[in-house]
Amino acid sequence: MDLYLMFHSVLMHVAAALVVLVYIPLSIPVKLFLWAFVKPLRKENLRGKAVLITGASSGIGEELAYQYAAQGACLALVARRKKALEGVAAAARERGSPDVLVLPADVSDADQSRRTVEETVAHFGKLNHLVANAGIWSSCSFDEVTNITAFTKMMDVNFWGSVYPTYYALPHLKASRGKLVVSSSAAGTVATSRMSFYNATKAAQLRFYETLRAELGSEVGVTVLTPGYVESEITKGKGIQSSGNVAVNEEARDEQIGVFPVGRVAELGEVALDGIRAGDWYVTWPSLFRPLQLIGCLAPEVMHWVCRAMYSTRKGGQPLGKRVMEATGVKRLFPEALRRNPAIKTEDDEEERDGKGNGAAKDAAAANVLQCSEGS
Ligand SMILES: NC(=O)c1ccc[n+]([C@@H]2O[C@H](COP(=O)([O-])OP(=O)(O)OC[C@H]3O[C@@H](n4cnc5c(N)ncnc54)[C@H](OP(=O)(O)O)[C@@H]3O)[C@@H](O)[C@H]2O)c1
Ligand SMILES: *[C@@H]1O[C@H](CO)[C@@H](O)[C@H](O)[C@H]1NC(C)=O
Ligand SMILES: CC(=O)N[C@H]1CO[C@H](CO)[C@@H](O)[C@@H]1O
Repeated sequence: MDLYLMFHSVLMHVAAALVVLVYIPLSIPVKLFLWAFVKPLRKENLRGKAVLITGASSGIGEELAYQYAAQGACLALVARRKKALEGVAAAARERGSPDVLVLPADVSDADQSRRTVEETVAHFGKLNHLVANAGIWSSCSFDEVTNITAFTKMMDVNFWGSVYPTYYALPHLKASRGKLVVSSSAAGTVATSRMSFYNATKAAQLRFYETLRAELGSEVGVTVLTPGYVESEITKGKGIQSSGNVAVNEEARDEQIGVFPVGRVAELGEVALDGIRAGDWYVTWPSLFRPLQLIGCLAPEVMHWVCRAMYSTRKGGQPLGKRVMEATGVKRLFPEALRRNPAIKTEDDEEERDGKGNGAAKDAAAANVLQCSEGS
């Protein structure tokens, strides 16, 4: 038995060596050829296709809605904030979408997810793409957390909130030989301090969809988006705080982002849609996050040291990343919207108009951000 195990162990190590020494050198020219000559011809035509996007009320989901709209796709837009969705729907129609459906729902609820898929298929008679993008963020060290049970919400939204709509959409995607798109994150592939929960939910998502890709073969394409920092309500600082409450915390945002640049969401949208139409497996943008993954894979200890250096507050005071940010003024290079307009979309006006003022919509908006600790 030991010999049998050893035999397989040797075999696997030889296979790994062959991948590095033979497969990589041979496949690179082939990939370059495909990228230069085949990929540009293989772009999917989206005119009249039915596309369901979750988390479409702001940020990356909103931008993807506009990109799909410009290609003439029909849209079903899902998120909890109805008013914000209606605003996005109107703008999407203006940009060329022939038909836009607004479906307010909480994707962490299986029944609500099922209903969004059913209503989309009932309306358009088909479903060609599902973009599972809804997500919430949190930036705090684990030992600052004061209400641990509040963080199950992150898995409910980021992981289950992608899996539920995927489950109900899959038969329709198989019928249309469609595509699945999921917003994971560069944080799902490299260790980043202060984002233990977020990192875990994004890694779970990433592994889940990679497995699904292998199970589905060519029946349904799977594109995983692994963006780095991109302008959105998340990078405005909205997230679950250590107390378990959702709030906007620019301080924590600055400590997290430090010297890293934040990409413009419109650019990510363009790059992402290009990759989706070409059937790419991964889209990582801004591109500076691509080598990060390689470093994390080949030299995890280097990532570890950099994280310690950037984020450790052990010697008291602010993390190095934030201090460098402030000393050099790199924050001036953030996209305009992040510097000038910290406001996130709320449903306040609607409540006033309805005279309800029950705060449910506000809670929903606030529930996007879990804060690390009380009073922050
Ligand atoms: N921005 C970045 O730097 C970055 C980087 C890597 C990955 N990502 C990922 O990209 C995705 C989009 O995030 P974003 O950056 O665009 O942030 P965002 O502006 O906060 O957008 C998040 C979207 O998700 C929706 N959402 C949250 N919880 C929901 C729920 N329970 N049910 C339905 N919809 C829900 C929000 O709408 P409602 O509040 O109206 O429900 C909103 O439309 C997320 O999965 C995020 O993890 C972002
Ligand atoms: C902790 O968070 C959970 C889930 O959000 C909530 O039900 C509970 O009341 C919170 N506990 C405290 C002490 O705030
Ligand atoms: C800090 C942390 O937990 N990082 C992890 C993020 O997820 C990847 C898996 O994709 C792990 O390798 C990292 O260690």
